[in-house]
Formats: sequence, structure tokens, C-alpha cells
Amino acid sequence: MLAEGQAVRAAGVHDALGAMLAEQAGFAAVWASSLGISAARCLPDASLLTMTDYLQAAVQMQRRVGIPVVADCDTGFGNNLNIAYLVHEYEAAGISAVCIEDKHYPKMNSFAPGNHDLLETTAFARKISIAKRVQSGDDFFVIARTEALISGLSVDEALNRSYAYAEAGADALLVHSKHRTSAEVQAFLEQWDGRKPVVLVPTTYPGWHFDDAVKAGASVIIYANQGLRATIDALRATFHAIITHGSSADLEADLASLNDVFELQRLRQWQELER
Ligand code: SPV
Ligand code: MG
Repeated sequence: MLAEGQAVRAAGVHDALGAMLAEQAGFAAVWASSLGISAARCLPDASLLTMTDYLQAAVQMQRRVGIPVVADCDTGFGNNLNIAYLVHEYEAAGISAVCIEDKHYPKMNSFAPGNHDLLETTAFARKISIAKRVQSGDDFFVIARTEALISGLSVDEALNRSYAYAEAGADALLVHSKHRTSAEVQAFLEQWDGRKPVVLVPTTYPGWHFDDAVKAGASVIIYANQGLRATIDALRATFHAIITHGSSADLEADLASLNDVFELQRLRQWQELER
């Protein structure tokens, strides 16, 4: 889609069920979110889970959907050799795209208080060039993510870093921002020369319509945690109602049916295998 100039929407998910629901809703890709995968274990998104944990989660998603899984690989889980190992493992496992960010390992989630210091530009560019050098096929996609704006640096710094990462071979640049409006990323897009697609994550500026983001020059928009937050609210409200009302009767009309569950499990196709 990117090669044809089409913009892509990706939904952040933490498991195969979320990936399938995103695909059914019409998303062109899923984002195997480090925040979501950690939160599903009630752990902070702070490099506590290992590469193997994240890889397994991404593979579980990719096996069940036809759209690409973009694996959020944090900082690449270590140094240059960890990057090379990551690319070997993810590519061999059939994951289409990885995203690696320019913070130090261990990293902290972009919206959480903590250390958001960045690697030197050249050091991270080297990680990207190693990632691209060790991939074996032509289709593997490496997104370089700069946390420059998250760590309080300027749009110019984000641009300088993005150009350096593009030169190092990145297939796309993710520019993360925690600004309350799209102003910061719009300033970035106005100056970006378009040599590679730009990926945005409008968590703190949710009012920016997809069409407007695309008009401004964005190519991929990741709705990183809306699904996770919806899940939390849905489970909390459901469990609370059952405890409060003493039964689930009042809820039934608003709950997915068991047939719906069986469809998502492709139960009929599985049962046909036995015939
Ligand atoms: C994620 O979803 O894990 C991300 C996006 O990396 S953010 O949580 O905004 O850092
Ligand atoms: Mg993440």
C-alpha cells in the first residue's frame, strides 16, 4: 500500500483476538504494542518483557490474520548484535515489519515519567543500518522511531535524526509526540522532504482526523492503545455489573454471543478437519 502511495491505518493490539477484530474492522495493519503486551500481563512497558515474549505475541497475531503485523520492538532489546538477532528472528518468524526506537535500553513508555534520554544519532543510525544489512528478504520493513520530541528536543532535532535514520536505510520514520495537539508533528511534516514515509501515533492529539493527517503528509497512523483502553473499560464495567446485580442477565444483550466467539475461533473450519 505504501509503495502505491496509499495511507495505512494500524490498530494497536496485544493478542491474536485483537488483531483479528482490527482486521475485520478494516485496519490495514496491526501494531503489536509493547504497552499493550506488557499491560496484558499487568506489567509496565519498561523493557521488562524479553524479545522472546514480544516475538511470541507478534507471531500469535500474525498466524491468525492476513494483514501485516508491525512489531513494536522498543529499543531493539540491547546493542547492535541484539538488533541483528532481532531481525533474524522476526523475519524468520514471518513478521513483516519491526519498529525500533532511539532511546536507551532499558526504556520507559513514552508517556510515563522516567528517563527518555536518546542514543547519539550516529549510534542509532548504525543500529538501523545493521538491521537493514542483516535482513535476508526484500520485503522486511524497518521503521526507525525517534523519541526526540518525547524527550523534549526540538522539531529540528527530530528532523535531523529522521534524515540520518533514512540515510541509514530505514524504510519509514516514526515521529512520536506527546503534544496535546498535532502542531508539533505538523511542523515536522511541513519540513520533511518526503524521502521516506512518516508514521504517527496520535494518542495525545486524537482529534486529528486520519484524512487531515494524510493531507499533511503522514503515511501510517497507528491507533496504539485505544483497543487496550476499551478492553479495560469493557471488562471493568461487565465484571462490576455482575457483582452488583447478582447475575449477568441485564448485560446479555450487549455481550458478544458464543456464536460470535466460535466464528472468531474459526471453530467450524477446525471441526471440518475431522470429517
Ligand atoms: C506502544 O503502543 O507500545 C507504543 C506507543 O510504543 S506509546 O505507548 O505511545 O509509546
Ligand atoms: Mg511501545
